[in-house]
Amino acid sequence: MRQIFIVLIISFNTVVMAADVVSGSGGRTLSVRDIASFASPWAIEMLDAGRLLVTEKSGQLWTVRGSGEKTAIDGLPKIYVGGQGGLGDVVLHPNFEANRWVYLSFVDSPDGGRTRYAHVVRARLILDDRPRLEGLESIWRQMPATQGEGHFSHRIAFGPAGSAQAGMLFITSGDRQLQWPAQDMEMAQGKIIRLHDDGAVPVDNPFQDQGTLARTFWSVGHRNMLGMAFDSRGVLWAHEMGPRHGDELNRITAGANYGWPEVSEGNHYSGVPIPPHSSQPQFVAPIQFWVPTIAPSGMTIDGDTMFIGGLRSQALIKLRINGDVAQELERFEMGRRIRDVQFDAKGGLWFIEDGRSARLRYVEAPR
Ligand SMILES: [Ca+2]
Repeated sequence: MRQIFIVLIISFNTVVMAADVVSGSGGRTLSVRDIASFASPWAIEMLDAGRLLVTEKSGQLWTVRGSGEKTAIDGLPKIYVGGQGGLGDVVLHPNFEANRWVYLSFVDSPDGGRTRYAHVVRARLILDDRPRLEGLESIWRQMPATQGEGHFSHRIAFGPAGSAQAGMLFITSGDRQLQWPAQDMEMAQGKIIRLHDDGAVPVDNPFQDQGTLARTFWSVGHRNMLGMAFDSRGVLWAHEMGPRHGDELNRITAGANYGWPEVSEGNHYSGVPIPPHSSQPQFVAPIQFWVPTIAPSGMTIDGDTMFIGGLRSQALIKLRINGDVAQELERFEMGRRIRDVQFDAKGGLWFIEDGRSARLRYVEAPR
């Protein structure tokens, strides 16, 4: 009897230590491990081989190790928290090892909370016995400030080394749920922004003769872009939430107009139809769109493999990039809203859930 009891304990421990195995729609499996838990996280970023940075909307920035050990970082700016707004993305400067710069996006208010805008800053990340940000500098503000607490977007990406966009800073600027600013060249909302790493406006941006703000625009006609990443060839990809369905994956090119709110593959929440992209060829159609919605958040690319997180779809969505197109290959139902995804240098996939009790999770080799 005693022998049987010991065997049962060993089996139980084995089960507890094992990773969750999740089967995809195409028959592949992911072996998923839990790393740590966070309160309403928004973004993850690889810091080095052993650590990640994690933001929480409430204004907390953390480092976390693969063992799950978390360390809080001090010295963050004053952040407006409410609705979809709060602390957002965190990205390392391409030359971080030398300059220690991290870039953060968050929601700011110029008037005690009446109006709001997305704000991108950079600061030096000091990781000694008192981890902190130092030397905060403002890089970009989403002007003009507007009311409402949604669709800030504010994802950040740097052009990869060796590409035509090496070292250039790209920021997604959402439509703030106002729709029409996406086609207004005197408003930064509904655009992808391109700047030098210090916030200076590049003279080779595409809209040079349409006003001061337009000189910061790389592309226009966007809605709410919660994921953006470069592939290894230097092609920029971004997804955006559709209105009622019609989420889009777009290949982003200089000076292009992606059509929001004039065209969409989805309809307004009221049910009022919106003409499709094919009805107005001056607008660039998405490479892929989703009806019904997946509600995409976060994007990461390794080689020709792209992963997107799904909020409403509660899934990891795997795509294959093939030249100028990309297609969904497989979907992994995770049972929780996924907020952000990030490949590490070894091809491991980190992802983080959405909500008050959200897990940071890891897949060793998602192939
Ligand atoms: Ca579009």
